[in-house]
Amino acid sequence: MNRYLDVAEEVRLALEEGKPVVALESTIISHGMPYPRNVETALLVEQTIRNNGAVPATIAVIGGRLKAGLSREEIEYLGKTGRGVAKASRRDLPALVARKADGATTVATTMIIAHLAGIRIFATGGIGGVHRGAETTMDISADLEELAHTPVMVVCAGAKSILDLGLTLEYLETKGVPVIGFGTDELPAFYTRRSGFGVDYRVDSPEELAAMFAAQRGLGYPGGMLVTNPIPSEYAMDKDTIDAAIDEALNAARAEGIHGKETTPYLLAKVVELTGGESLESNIRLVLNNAAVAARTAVCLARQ
Ligand code: PSU
Ligand code: MN
Repeated sequence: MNRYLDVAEEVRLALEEGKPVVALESTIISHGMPYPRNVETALLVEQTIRNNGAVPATIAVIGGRLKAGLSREEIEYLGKTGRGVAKASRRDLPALVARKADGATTVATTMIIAHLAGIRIFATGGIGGVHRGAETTMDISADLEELAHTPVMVVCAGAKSILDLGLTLEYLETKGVPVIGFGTDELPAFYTRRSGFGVDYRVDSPEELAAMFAAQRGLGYPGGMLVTNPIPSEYAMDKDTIDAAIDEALNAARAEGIHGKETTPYLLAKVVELTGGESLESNIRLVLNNAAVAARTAVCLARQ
């Protein structure tokens, strides 16, 4: 066990007994949604994982400790403090640990801590990727590099078109990360079910997802697998509405000179502001949907 890691009792017991466990990230709580919907959602996501037969392990850095499994109070603290908690990607962990500080973990860092704890699967909303204009800014999320190196299956609803989805797929191909469509041939674009870009493979059952992941592990690959699960139709947004909000958010970010780690949280918050909360509702629904698929897949992984 890593010296900086604390695994919650329930999670530790489940892992020891080979029972299904699903990791969850905390940047989505502190930086991805407003309080109190963020806390309500985080608790509902945990409940959804339980309802589908797995144990939830929400991940964060608290007082410099890497936590796999949080208490209700810790989730409440992360949600209430919001952007006052540092957004922690791979490069931030050494400083947070040494300074005994708090951090909300991104997809990259959640994968790192899940892997240290022995958790194989992780559910979230959307991943980071290659930003639009990355050919000059070089803004490419560390999430993609983590998928290349860390053996955790990430279940998401694709990526938001605040990113360049085509370049994100090219990057993942170069790095050898399989991109799977769950019940779809097309990469979902988070708020909408379609993006116009194809996935590498379509898979229609949690059993087959588990089998592919087991094969990837058996081949000795170092990296992870990206499962993209479209938002349920009834909660999908109108494409023109969301595209207009994203364009406006991108323009505002440019005008305000937003850059670096602030870019993604800024764009996410701006889109919610511009769509009057409709996008927040969609975001919550798709996360719950991903949690259910991840839990059912964790159940299949635990049988192997
Ligand atoms: N995209 C979303 N929702 C999110 C994020 C991205 O639709 O909450 C968060 C995730 O934690 C992701 C991080 O790992 O932002 C990526 O940040 P960056 O682009 O700075 O790597
Ligand atoms: Mn970035």
